[in-house]
Amino acid sequence: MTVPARTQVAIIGAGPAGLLLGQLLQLRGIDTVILEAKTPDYVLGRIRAGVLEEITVRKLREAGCGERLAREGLVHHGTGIAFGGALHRIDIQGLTGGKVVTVYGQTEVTRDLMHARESIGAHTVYEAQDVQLHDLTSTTPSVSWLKDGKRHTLHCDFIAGCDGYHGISRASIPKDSIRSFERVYPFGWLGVMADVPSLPELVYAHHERGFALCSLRSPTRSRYYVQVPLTDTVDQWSDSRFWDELLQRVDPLTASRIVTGPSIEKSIAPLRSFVAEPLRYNRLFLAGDAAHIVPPTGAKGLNLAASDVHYLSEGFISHYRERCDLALDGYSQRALARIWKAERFSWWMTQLLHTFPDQDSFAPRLQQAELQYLISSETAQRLLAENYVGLPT
Ligand code: RFL
Ligand code: PHB
Repeated sequence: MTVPARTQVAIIGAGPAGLLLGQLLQLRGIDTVILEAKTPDYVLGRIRAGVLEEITVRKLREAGCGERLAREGLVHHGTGIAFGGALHRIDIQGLTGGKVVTVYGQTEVTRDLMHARESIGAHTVYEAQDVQLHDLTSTTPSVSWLKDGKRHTLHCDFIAGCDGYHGISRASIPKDSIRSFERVYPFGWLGVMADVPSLPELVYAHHERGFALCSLRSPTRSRYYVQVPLTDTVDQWSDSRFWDELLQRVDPLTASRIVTGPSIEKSIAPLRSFVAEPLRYNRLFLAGDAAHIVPPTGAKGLNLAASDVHYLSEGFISHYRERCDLALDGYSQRALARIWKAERFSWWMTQLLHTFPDQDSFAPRLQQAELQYLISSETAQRLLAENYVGLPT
């Protein structure tokens, strides 16, 4: 398919943020072209998020991607918190007046969005190398990229930077026009995927050996994580070492339910909190991981990407359909208000459940007190549940 020389919104990045934005705009008659540095297989090969808030599910439905999600997504009404040898259940649905989360892998979200885009014949350029953003301060910006030994140029009205934390979009904003706020944690998560029967609900475990998480992708595919030092590498973790460590960190009941087996994927991800402000530089708008990172403990990254896209798509739609720029002008402020609340929750879950090296003897006692308070207070559980299902947009 030849790429046109002009589009309305050029989108950088075909992760969930870029694909969802593209779909919501195309379906409202707004033309988009997506430029992605990698191949579709590479994008689909990244194993990441698993828990979707209701707003994310709603947006995916709106994007025409609700069918398989309704069939295969697993609705979860509660989640486990394990510590001190016991498993405690947070009744997410009961504490939030009926809200739930849906377990459906990011890989599947991305696959559905890719198919939906393909089926409406919208343009996506994969393996677009050395993407550059031009004339961002003019009303006629453009993007260019290298492919098949040639530089191509696309003129547009706006650019949506949906190219993740390491992308070119945020890096193209002059340093004095953007501020960043960052917290780096002194550990990472080692994640393992295995085709073994999964637990019926997620379990977040705190243990003196470190955090662990039991998650899933389907009744027969499990996803588990353990906190590891940043210096660890995947080859130091044989399957048997991983299972042995996981079983020590969860409560005995959960341990007795876990089925072990050969891993089909294993990777280590560092944990970070990061926000860039504002989310706009003239004709360039940032959304998703390009604008912010949360540690995965609160399961908020993909969901925040979806809520950014919700606000940003509303902005573009009212610009093109109603000739009104109020929503576009308010995008950064509106999105940041929700982003910071998710940053706070993700930081809170992270500090509640992990072990921190080099801290004084006071901190673990506070952590124990907070965990005890959480399991003994319905009010404390409600706070967790309300944030976990996602705050209103
Ligand atoms: P992505 O997914 O990083 O996609 C960005 C895309 O942009 C492309 N790109 C470029 N394209 C062109 N030119 C360039 N110069 C480019 N530079 C980059 C990239 O190739 C890529 O395809 O960002 P997006 O779309 O904003 O989506 C964000 C989510 O991927 C992320 O927030 C979540 O995965 C975070 N996350 C979780 N979020 C949840 O909501 N629930 C969870 O349960 C959850 N678990 C997780 C997670 C992230 C994890 N890791 C590995 C960081 C668990 C883990 C372990
Ligand atoms: C996952 O299934 O990958 C997952 C679930 C919950 C989290 C983070 C990751 O908080």
